[in-house]
Amino acid sequence: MSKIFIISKRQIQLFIVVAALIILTGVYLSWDRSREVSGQASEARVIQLVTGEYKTETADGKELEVYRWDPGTIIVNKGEAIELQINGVNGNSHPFVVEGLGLRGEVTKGKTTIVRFTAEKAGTYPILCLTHTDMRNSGPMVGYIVVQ
Ligand SMILES: [Cu+2]
Repeated sequence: MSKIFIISKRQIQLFIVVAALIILTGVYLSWDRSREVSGQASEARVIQLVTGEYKTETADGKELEVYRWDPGTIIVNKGEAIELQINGVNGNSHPFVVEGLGLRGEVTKGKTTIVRFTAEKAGTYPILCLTHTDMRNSGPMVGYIVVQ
């Protein structure tokens, strides 16, 4: 005994509509995912820094102390959105400026200072602590933002 299937024109149309809906749903979902990924890519790149300290004692008992940004040099791309998260570890207070980028702020012990910027011009921009400026003032506490 054999079975004969009769497929009507209407069933073929229904099948095409269902197949098209499945394909469109798949395309939409993958497009939606790729949009999320590119959304993440356009957010600022986070770079973490800490305030560090070198401390030692000379042979005659004199204490030497120098504060530093760590890492001392960060490299970013021109036009790239950057978020610096500077964590205060050593030293109570570090008021700072970044010459050429118009940035200023203060990093205090146990807190995170957030600085956002997008550099439009290539160059090297010093991060200067206004308290620890040179060896006599427990510095130089200077770091560099290199924009390439
Ligand atoms: Cu400082």
